[in-house]
Amino acid sequence: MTVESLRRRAPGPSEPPVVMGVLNVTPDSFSDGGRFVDVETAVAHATRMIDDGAAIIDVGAESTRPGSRPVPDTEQVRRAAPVIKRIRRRHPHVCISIDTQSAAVARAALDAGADWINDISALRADPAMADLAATTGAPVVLMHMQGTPQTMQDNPTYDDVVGEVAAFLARQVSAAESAGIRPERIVIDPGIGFGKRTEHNLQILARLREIVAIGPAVLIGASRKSFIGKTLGIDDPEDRLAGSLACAAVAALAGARIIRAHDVRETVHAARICHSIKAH
Ligand code: 7PJ
Repeated sequence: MTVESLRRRAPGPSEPPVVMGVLNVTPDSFSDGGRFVDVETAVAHATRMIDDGAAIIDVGAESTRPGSRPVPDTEQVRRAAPVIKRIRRRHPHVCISIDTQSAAVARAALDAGADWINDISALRADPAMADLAATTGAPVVLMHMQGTPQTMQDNPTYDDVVGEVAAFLARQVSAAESAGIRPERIVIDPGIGFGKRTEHNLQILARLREIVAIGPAVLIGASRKSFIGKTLGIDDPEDRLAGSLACAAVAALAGARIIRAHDVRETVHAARICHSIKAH
């Protein structure tokens, strides 16, 4: 599919998976350590990821690591809007998503040139978000999270994590469609690491086909996350590349259509190999 059509709809089932590059514009994000708060540095990092094959740049101005606090809307816009404007000017065709739970921030980001709304609350945090997506035609990512970033890792509990996540996502897809969001503009995401223990994250990846079977395009963001560190005994997030690529490959083979990643070049290669294998 062309980059241009990705700006208005999710990738379809027979298309190769696309990579969403992570661009944090926060001073406290765990894996980038706040290196990308400066606008020029952030745009240079986005450019590098685009050169490496990222189809989508995901701009996040609010850290959602466990225990982190909400960032006021005005501060999120102050961090994200100038970066989005410059990426848009330099890369007119790239798809840009805004990682926010706030409709006001999403609106400002869309005005600055963003295309997609990546809402980790799946339209629950802000009652104005569904209508914003419906009226603007912006594709929207609906992610599962148990609790909120402040409390989600305190004691995550499930009887059947895959069943519960799938039921939640199916419900939010219905709500999004009822609000007027077109099906081809809906992306679902089981929310790796959001209110989940290591065993929950592993089960979701092991049974990802059950999430894919819901229907909409599936996004997986496992890159550098702590369950990889716990499984491998590796504390440094930057040292989790091979583990992250294994997760990307498993997700791509199970039918995920968008892989959210820090290490774009390597993830694009892994996704392409998986797509080639599936074609045989
Ligand atoms: C995700 C995200 C994810 C979606 C983050 C990190 C934490 N958005 N934002 N899915 N993760 N849709 O990158 O480690 O998994 S922030």
